[in-house]
Amino acid sequence: MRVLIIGGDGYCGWASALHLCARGHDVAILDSLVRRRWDSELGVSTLTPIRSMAERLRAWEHVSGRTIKFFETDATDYAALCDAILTVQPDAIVNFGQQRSAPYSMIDRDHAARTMINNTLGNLNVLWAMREHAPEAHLVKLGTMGEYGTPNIEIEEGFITIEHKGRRDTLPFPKQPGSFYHLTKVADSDQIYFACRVWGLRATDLNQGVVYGLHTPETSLDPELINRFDYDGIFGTALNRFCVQAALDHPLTVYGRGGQTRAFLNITDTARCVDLAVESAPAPGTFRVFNQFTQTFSVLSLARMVERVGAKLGLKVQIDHVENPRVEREAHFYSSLNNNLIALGLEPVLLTDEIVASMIESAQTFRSRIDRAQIMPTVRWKREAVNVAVEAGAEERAG
Ligand code: NAD
Ligand code: USQ
Repeated sequence: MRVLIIGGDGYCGWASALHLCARGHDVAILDSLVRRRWDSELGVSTLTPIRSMAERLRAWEHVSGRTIKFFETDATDYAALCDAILTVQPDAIVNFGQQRSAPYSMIDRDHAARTMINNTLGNLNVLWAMREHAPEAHLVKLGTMGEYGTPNIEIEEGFITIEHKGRRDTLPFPKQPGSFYHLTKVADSDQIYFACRVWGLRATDLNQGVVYGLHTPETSLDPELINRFDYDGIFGTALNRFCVQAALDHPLTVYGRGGQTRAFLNITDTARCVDLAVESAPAPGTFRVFNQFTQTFSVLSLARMVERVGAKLGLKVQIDHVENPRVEREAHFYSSLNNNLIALGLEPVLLTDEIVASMIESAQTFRSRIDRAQIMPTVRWKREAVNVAVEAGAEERAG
């Protein structure tokens, strides 16, 4: 199949692009490279020395003998997006290309607005471009488990059948997102469902949990193919951050009580789930939702796992309950279905001590690249707290 991957320079997109290409699909990447610019604006950097897109693609061609075409294009630029779609004539469009950090979207009005415009307009453009130029293509869109929040009932896959005043219907599952970023994903889902109902597009919304891990079979083939691995307080995610903190002898930053439970999956499974979705296109007019995760953990239980594995590696890992910068429940019921991807054949890579050990060891390998000042969270959800470090950092960089 011809597959256009929007956001293919990012953490999930790069791993997925290589995996789909290795599976024999004809892959093209569209990315504005804006994430690299956001990193430098914020003064943060991936743990790993990722190469430029040109170097990455050359290395991939060298090891696989396969070419991936690249469009340095922003999905919010409608004309350029349409040009790329007309050139590629995709059977499937996978959209990873969004601002994906909850803390980034909560820095201030400007960052909330950037997130809203980038994500909502980008998603809208993809839908209109498909309507105009690729109405038969299958949209695979990355959503998030955080759209659902933490309801006190089991989370279904997108829809719930309810009875109300003696009548019964199957309706979108209620959404309670926890940041402006997560809110954009809810808006995307609504737009996509609408486009499927009204224009007959076909789409799969992948409500993905928190991703962890560095290497995939394809990114391990050559050092030049190495993926990004964020550990900073804005883009870094829980388990990845804890492994870097353990390697650095920094106390693990559990926010509040740590009873926050989330859905997780390995980066290798991200690529496999996307592949399963791409290779099983639904009928025109269908909007389907897959909950894309393999396991659930509380933040504290992950920290304890890193503490235990760290001890085996001879590290003295401490757990610190730092004041929670977010507004979220710290002790709650959490249960969610993930049957759809399992039914398509996903055999999950489950989290083991060996995987945690290899993540800590990767962090040790690149220890000299770690900026300790980027570890603590700086963005607070509540109004009274000022984003001191972010503002001070921006002033310093502006000279
Ligand atoms: P990332 O920041 O590493 O990658 C996103 C990529 O999209 C970047 O290369 C960026 O330059 C590009 N991009 C952003 N806006 C763009 C635009 N308007 N036009 C073109 N390119 C654009 O993020 P990621 O971790 O790879 O996440 C990818 C997707 O998966 C996101 O939509 C995110 O919401 C979703 N997701 C990620 C996780 C996770 O734990 N990383 C979990 C659940 C869902
Ligand atoms: N947390 C800590 N300590 C840390 C970092 C995070 O306790 O050092 C806690 C947070 O408070 C939160 C949980 O861990 O309760 C998850 O936070 P996270 O930063 O790992 O993930 P999140 O902000 O939810 O966002 C990430 C990705 C996002 C994706 C989402 C999937 O950045 O793109 O949508 O995971 S989900 O959580 O299912 O919505």
